[in-house]
Amino acid sequence: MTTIFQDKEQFIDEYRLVVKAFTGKSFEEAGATDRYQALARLIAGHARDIASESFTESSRKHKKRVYYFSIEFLIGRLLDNYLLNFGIRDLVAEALADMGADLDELCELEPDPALGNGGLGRLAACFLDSMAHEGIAGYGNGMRYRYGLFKQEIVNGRQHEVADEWLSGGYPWEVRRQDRAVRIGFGGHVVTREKNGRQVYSVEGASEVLAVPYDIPVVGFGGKTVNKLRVWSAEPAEEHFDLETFNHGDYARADADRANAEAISAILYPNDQGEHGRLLRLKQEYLFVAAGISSLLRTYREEYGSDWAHLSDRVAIHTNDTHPAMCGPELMRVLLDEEGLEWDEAWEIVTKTVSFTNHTILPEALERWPIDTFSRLLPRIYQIIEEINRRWAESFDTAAEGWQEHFRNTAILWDGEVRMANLSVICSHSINGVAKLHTEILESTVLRDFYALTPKKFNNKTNGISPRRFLAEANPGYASLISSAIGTGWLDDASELERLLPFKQDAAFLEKVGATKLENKARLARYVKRETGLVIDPASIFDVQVKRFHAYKRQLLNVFKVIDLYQRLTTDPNTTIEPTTFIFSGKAASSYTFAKEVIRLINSVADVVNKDPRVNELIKVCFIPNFRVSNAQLIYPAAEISEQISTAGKEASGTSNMKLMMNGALTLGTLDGANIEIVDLAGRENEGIFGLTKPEVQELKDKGNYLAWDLLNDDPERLGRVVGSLTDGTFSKLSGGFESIRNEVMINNDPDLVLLDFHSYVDAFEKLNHDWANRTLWNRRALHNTAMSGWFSSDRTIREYRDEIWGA
Ligand code: 26Y
Repeated sequence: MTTIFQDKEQFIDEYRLVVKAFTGKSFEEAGATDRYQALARLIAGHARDIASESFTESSRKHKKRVYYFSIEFLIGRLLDNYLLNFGIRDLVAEALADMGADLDELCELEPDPALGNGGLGRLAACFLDSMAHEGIAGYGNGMRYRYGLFKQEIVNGRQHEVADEWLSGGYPWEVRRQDRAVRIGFGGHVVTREKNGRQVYSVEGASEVLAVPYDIPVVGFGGKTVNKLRVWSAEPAEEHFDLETFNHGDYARADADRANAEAISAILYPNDQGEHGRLLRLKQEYLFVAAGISSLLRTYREEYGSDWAHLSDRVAIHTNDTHPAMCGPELMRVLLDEEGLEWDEAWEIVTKTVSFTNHTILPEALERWPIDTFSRLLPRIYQIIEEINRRWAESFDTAAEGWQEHFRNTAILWDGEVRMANLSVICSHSINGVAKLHTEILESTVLRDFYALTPKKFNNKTNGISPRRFLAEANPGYASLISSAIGTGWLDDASELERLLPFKQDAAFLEKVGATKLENKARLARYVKRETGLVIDPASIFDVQVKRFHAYKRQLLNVFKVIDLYQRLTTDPNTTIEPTTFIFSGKAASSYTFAKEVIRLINSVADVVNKDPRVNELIKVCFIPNFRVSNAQLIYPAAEISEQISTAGKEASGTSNMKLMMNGALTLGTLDGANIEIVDLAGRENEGIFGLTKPEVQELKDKGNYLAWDLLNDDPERLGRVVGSLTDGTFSKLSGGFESIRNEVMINNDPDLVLLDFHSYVDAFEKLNHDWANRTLWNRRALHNTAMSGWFSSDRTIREYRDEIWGA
């Protein structure tokens, strides 16, 4: 453990100085925000000192550097996390208490940067945490959006999107590196010249913007390694303020250049796996790729000169999904056009350096760009892609049977589009999925032609999560209970959580497990009361589904279950249930009408159920607005049932399933994504598994004889009544009925098989629900889940990437 303060006194002295220097006020005069800002700056400063030390240390050892390119990083708040990682959380909390301040209150003032949509962005952040923990020289490369993912407000049950101005109060963790800014060109045309008998290409007439990096320190647990996340902001390349136009009163036009450049990093696209083709998004993708490549090559050059042949010994470039797919072509461009390498040499370097993770199998999430848009914006990159594609076509043996089909499925350019997934695969030496089932699906369907050609390039890396953020920091009560039993080694090596297994027989310990859960539920109930006014009962079961809203994730199935229970409780006196609070949270893409209607349905059901005295003591429905990393850290620890109910074959991995498991929730889920591995590790008897499996879903599709109406006609009492309630006015008081949801299920024939899985789902829920009555047995299963969750530490995942992909 690296200690940055010897004792409280040293901390207090330094802190007072920073408050004074930063605010001009004494600590006593400074307000809470100033106190937070100064504290974050103090910690960030120490982190940077260690970073520069570990930088020289690692370059001396000639460590391989890993660059993780991701258009999203959902890093969450940093202060609490870094105090924990430096091992000074208690020291600082006590010192602040001595000074009459409260650490938790200061932590709450930190903005939660929403620079990502969901799972993919949070995974990138957990990977930064684990790379630093594992001592890997790992650097994040991403975008610094001025507005992160929108703030979600709920008005009359509806999601409203509000701009997220996370930078307005200043962000103390970042440092602007003007000296490392990079010029990025868009548009123009390719010019070919001959130089020493060789064709040389350049782009003329491009318009340039300046990509300016901001560095955020990444502190590894133990504080020994501090890496950094570099995020890029777009600015005008030249100060082109038109004074004459301004003096004529046209203020907006005078500053048009600035506005056009800044637009590139203005917003994060709020589309989680759908709808693309926007020019600005393509600019974002190229900007952070080209700037990142330029920056890493500059670092390499400083150490090794122009020894490009050995680039892949020193550098790994990992592309997080297809959004950074231009890494391959851009690196080609630099090596060919700027460094004068031959195609074959450059191509070998590129394909030894770049690797790729796929995160989704939804067809609508596979990125494609119209060729004319693409080639106009990035003419030289497009030309290189054409050449890669031409050589790819040439590599096929045209005497082999069926080669045309293989080529059609693997081509980068097809039907007027650039297919980014195929580009990523062709440029990479390694392609991985994010859970066992997902990788199998990639190999057997989405990427099967590639798999047939180069099976060795394919591998699985089941996702993971940071046990520091999602157990130690999010759930301090449970964490210290765990440490009291097995010591604190699990923070370093989460497989040690297995040492909790003997405590399953310890009744007193199990009672404490239950007691910490109850405290966490009370903490969440206070948050819910404050945010929504709703009172929820910590003595009820907390059944939790928190994630992006998507048809395949089937929040609709969950709310159908709630409606069914409500209807049975109000009509059938034999219905029994343990008191339950159904908790939902998550955002829907602004343009995703169906998902937004499901949010409105949940809130409308809540409005009816929560006001109905006949069921009030038994069920409550709670929608927590504005799901993000910071409130997720309050929600996971309070959960008892973890809803992971996607249609089998659709959820690549899921990561909230892991976070909830680690916090002692039991999984109510389908055999999809990493749920399968949860069951393998913790045993089916410790979860609630239901529903069609992936092969069963496949068979149904192949046969093509599923008819939603059949199920409805077979079960008018329950399914019929649930579907009927969507349009009969039961839930329409808040803001209208739900014809479009009813049509999706009945007229569009239930594409996500909600009706088909309904009964096995409700049965599995009721079984878990009744199991809860025996609290000792329940707590034993909860503890078992925590004990077996260590394998899902992102440290394990990162070690696999290091050993099997990066060779770092
Ligand atoms: C191209 C654009 C529309 C797009 C934007 C965001 C495409 C995909 C995404 C995000 C995908 C995503 O978050 N996927 C999730 O990745 C997690 C981490 O691997 C998985 O756990 C989760 O199952 C998967 O849905």
